[in-house]
Amino acid sequence: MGFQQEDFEYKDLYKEDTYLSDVLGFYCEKENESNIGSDLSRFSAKAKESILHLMWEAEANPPVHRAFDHWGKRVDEIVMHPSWDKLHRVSAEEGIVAIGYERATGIDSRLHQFLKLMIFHPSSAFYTCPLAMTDGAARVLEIHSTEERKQYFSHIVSRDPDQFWTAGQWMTEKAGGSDVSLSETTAEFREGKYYLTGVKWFTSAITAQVAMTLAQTEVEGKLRLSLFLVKIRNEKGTLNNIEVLRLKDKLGTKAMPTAELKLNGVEGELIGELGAGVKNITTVLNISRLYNSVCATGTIYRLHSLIRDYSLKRKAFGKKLIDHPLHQETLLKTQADAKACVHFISQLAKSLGRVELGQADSEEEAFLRVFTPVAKLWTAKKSVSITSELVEAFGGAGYIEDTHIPRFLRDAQVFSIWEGTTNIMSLDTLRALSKDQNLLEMMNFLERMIKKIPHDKNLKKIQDLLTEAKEWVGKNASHNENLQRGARVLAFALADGLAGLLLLEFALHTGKERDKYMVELFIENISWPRWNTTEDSKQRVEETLLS
Ligand code: MFK
Repeated sequence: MGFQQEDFEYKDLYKEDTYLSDVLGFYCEKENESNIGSDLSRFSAKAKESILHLMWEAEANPPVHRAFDHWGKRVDEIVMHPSWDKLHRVSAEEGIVAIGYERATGIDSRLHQFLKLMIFHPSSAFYTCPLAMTDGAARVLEIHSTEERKQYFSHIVSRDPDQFWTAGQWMTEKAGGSDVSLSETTAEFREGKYYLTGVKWFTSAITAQVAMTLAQTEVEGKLRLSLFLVKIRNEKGTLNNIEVLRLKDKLGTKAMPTAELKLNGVEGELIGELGAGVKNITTVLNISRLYNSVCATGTIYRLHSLIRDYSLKRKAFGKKLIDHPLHQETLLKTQADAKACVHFISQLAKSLGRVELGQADSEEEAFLRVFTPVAKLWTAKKSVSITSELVEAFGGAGYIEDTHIPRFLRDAQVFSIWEGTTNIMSLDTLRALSKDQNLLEMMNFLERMIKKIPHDKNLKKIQDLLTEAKEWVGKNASHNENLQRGARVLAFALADGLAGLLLLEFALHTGKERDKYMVELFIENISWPRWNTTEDSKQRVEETLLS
């Protein structure tokens, strides 16, 4: 027999090296480290063994919409492969949502949950998407709690697979994608109850039991969006006045059923104040944007582990790939970015944990609000570019479906779209910065980090970057068009600045050469922001885009 390439291996991400346990040690309280570490270590082995196979089965057997039964009766059944149900059961048993609400490790519960989610995601067939919306719904129900809602909540945070419910988040409509205010679904109030009618254009995970959705309601003679909780199925398991129009044929996330739905007067329970729907649903959005960031990070962390293993096995031009200087340079850079993403989500998890338990000050609250959209857009873009680079690093094998590598690239593209595009996230960063004292307070929070790090050329570069970003906002505070044009540049500068600080602090904590190299690699590759102004841009737009 001729040459046979040795296959690459799915390593145990937590035990492959000490990186994730060092990250845990840096961010979590000493008393929680061993409990969280042993759960991550156990789960990580499971994720690369039994759970991984569930993902491949689910991916190979995508959902099917069976609209009618054999007598022509409308049934709208979503036929799922049994592996999808098994992923539901694993999610419940492992407490992927529950950990965030049981709060067994106090302020570190979100950190525990997010690191576990990061390990789970690349084996989950995007079951993490319904979990993201479920977690967001749990937070809404926790904030707007009533006796009846406590029952829903207990299902949503259950670890019993037969009791565990997932929740959808139905927001996007034909007219209202990013601009949700254009939504056409209406809620009619009759005999003390609301009934919703309209079409929801993107409803991921139609296998859920409940959903959070928006509908227009009349408030003082004007139509305004309100938030509703909808029970999707009745006791028999059939849909409650909901028709499935079709399943979406998506670029990726093939195992996950995303549907177009027609609401034919489905009952909805008003959550929060009438007319405050957009504001109230942002609780779901902010949680699911953080999930998005964690899953994007998990994607590149797993793919990096795979290419590292492959590079140790594959030979070309007389030596292993890992021994080729240019291949080394490629992986060094992507590795620095992947590790920076791990720090980003860990810091946000830590802050979220503190904010939710009322243990954060206003500076940390401002930091979390501003850096939630920044994390979402930055990790999403990193995920798209790094997966593209690493799929390429596999050569032709990376383009062939049965290696399971192409899926990484297809799936990565959803991160920058799902729950708001990069531009929408950049504008949300501006929205967050312009509210109250957020700019100042968020900067004070970063200043607290800066003070812990000894001064050197790397810290200076980060300080200069953050100072320039702050001054640019100040200079353009009353020039909205300039602010909008520069919103992306600003968001990326803030992201690079935070990532640099976290890597610096981490290297100081571990004292390891590995981490000092990561700081150098990451910081030397930061490209300096170019702040375009309206004066620069107007002529260019007229002479190019509009000509
Ligand atoms: C995983 C697989 C996925 C499968 C495929 C899926 C493909 C993609 C499917 C999709 O369609 S995903 C797209 C989902 N859509 C979005 O994520 C919506 C994106 N748009 C936004 O996020 C807009 O920024 C938003 C709709 C929220 C803006 O709407 P408005 O009406 O212009 O908001 P406005 O008036 O600025 O804010 C209303 C209030 O909410 C304000 O509070 P106040 O009334 O107290 O001033 C804001 O401060 C507050 N707010 C807005 N965003 C917030 C927020 N508060 C906290 N956090 C936020 N993020």
